[in-house]
Amino acid sequence: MTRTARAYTNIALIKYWGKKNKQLKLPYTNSLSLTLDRFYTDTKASIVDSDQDIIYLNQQLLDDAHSKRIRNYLDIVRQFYSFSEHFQIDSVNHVPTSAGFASSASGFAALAAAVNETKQLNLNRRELSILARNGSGSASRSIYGGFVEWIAGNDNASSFAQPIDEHPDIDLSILSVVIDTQNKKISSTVGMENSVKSSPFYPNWVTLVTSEIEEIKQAIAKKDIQKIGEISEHNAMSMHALTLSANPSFTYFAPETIRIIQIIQELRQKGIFAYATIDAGPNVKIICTKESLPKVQTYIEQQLSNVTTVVANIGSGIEYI
Ligand code: 2P0
Repeated sequence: MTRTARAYTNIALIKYWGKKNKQLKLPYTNSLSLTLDRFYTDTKASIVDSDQDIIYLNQQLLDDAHSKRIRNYLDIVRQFYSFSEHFQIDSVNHVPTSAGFASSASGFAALAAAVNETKQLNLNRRELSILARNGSGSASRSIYGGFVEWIAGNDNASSFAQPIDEHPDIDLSILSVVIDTQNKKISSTVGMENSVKSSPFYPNWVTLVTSEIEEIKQAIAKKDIQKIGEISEHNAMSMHALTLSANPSFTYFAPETIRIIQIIQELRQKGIFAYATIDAGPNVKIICTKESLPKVQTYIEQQLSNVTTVVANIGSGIEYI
């Protein structure tokens, strides 16, 4: 029986923002993430007698336009591992769109693992991470649980994620604050391309990430949660400075994003543990402790009426069910 692969999403504490090789999705810098427990994708790959892949997402058959990225990815997998069969892919996203998390990380990690299972490729986790990266950069990190570092590398074989601490005994939770916005999103692929091309600060970003990766790894080893929070927030704000300083300038922030950043600063002044991280969208993920989380959640919900909040804890790596 072919098993279903399950992969969880991850939140970058040190962000991946810029590719030195678009085709291979090789990043300019390492990045570092925390895998989360609540949001995951379940994917099963079945070999079909067809010359085209058939893709179901959440029980819906995808049309050609929506299947394209996955079919192109499966072409890469076939080429890598020299086989020709096509698949029916049944993928179910347990990443509620309302939770404000991207599903490409869990999606491509689960897809890589599902094909590995069905084709009995016997890939180890490093090879799986490389394969997932070819679908979406951040998917390389979702192979592992806990704290994970993606090593930038300089070719296909040397760019992969590796675990730092898969089951950290550390008091950190993530509160995702979802902002209802009509803003049209600039995809992260396009956003990072524009930042690399036109932000005068991009070379400084590369230098900054190199030092912040080392600092946060030391903080993780010491379980220094305050340092982890400070470095993560600073890294996220620095990434967003690249979008503002691009030419033409752009931003993922909505007015509420800035309001939440201010609220987090107010909370810290009151001695409540809260640090912000923000991805390629307006939603804010707040790094909390078990103790601070309910206070932060209540305060945010009191101050802003048009947001919803979702709580996540530290999650594990790829599973087969
Ligand atoms: C990250 N993001 O490290 C960064 C921070 C968004 C902001 O990785 O082009 O979907 O498919 O490799 O992985 C989102 O980008 O981009 C992302 P591609 P991906 O999590």
